[in-house]
Amino acid sequence: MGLPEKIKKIEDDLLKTQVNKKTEHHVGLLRAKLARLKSEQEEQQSRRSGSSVGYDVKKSGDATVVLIGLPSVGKSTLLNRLTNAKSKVASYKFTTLEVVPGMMEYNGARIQVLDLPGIIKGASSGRGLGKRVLAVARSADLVLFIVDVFQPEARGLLERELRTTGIRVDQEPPNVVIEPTSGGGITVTKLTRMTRMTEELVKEILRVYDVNSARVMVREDIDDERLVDVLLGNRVYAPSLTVMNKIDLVNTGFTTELSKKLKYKFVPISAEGNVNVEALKEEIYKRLDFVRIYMRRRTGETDFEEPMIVKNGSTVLQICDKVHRGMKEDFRYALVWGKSVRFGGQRVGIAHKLMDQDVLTIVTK
Ligand SMILES: Nc1nc2c(ncn2[C@@H]2O[C@H](COP(=O)(O)OP(=O)(O)O)[C@@H](O)[C@H]2O)c(=O)[nH]1
Ligand SMILES: [Mg+2]
Repeated sequence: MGLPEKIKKIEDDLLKTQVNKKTEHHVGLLRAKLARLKSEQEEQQSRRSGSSVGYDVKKSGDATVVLIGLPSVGKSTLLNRLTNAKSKVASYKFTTLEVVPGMMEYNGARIQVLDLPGIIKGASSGRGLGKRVLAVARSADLVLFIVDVFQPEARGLLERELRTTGIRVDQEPPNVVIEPTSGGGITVTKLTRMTRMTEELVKEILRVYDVNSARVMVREDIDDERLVDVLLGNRVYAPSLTVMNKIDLVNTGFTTELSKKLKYKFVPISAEGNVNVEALKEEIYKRLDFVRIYMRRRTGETDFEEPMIVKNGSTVLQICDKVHRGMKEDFRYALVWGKSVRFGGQRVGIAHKLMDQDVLTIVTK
């Protein structure tokens, strides 16, 4: 049996099986097998096509945001509003045939925004340009879902297409560690209560992935899908923000109703009418969770004009890497003024965690 037949067989089996307490184990195992076969198929396909899937888009700026939406929801119009780019806007579908990058400047941060061709249902399984488009989204620090005010239900479809491509939005990576060992079978250490799967299922799924001997540390109430995510190891995790576009076509009552009805939060805008776009920029900036670090030269002046922009939680090391690649080798110590230290001018090491608006001097050899 080839891969497609094997996949089909499991899919049929899954469709036939009702999910309940009794079949839980069986279903979990089938899903894990299916995920493995699909990832093998994926690999085969990309090997056959000779190149890795995806457009070549160079990441630049302090962060990358991708616009994800159905055709004609206003992605290109929004890109032009947010950035210096000139993306073609048209009233017919599929106008954006390639990835168009733009740069958005906000609060001193340079944020790369990518306009992708519209996603359609089934994109992740290779319909249209889908797969290549979705591969670009893997580089996102933030996913911006764009929905049309008359098609708000598309949000679910978009998220599912990303899921199928291995992109998890608004999820933390699973808190599970798998340490392969040279023998002794699989031992599971539960550091929390497990309600979604049994220890036995954990072991069986590991064996599906040819892990026969390992120490597994479970620190969250994991389910079979998230365990598979750990085993496949190629998932990416990004926060998201949803934009409701074309609100100029409805009255405010309509939008209020939507926000009550829908399960997700959104930022209402009109890209064409330039309504609420500034507020959206601020939301994007906030969601990216940046901190600004002001560099102070050893001579004493501080550059308050162009801060270094890094992710919240970054250390002095990330700043060194941003200044230039070899800097960490020559690092001796740093001096910090601001919220992350107890007193101004405190001496810290390279692993020191910085906070917003800290002033930093790096002393090298
Ligand atoms: N009424 C209204 N039309 C919009 C808005 N934004 C975009 N459009 C129109 O929607 C159509 C598709 O826009 P486009 O940016 O090409 O969508 P894309 O396919 O998602 O890139 C164009 O005719 C735009 O002028 C908006 O905020 N309000
Ligand atoms: Mg477009």
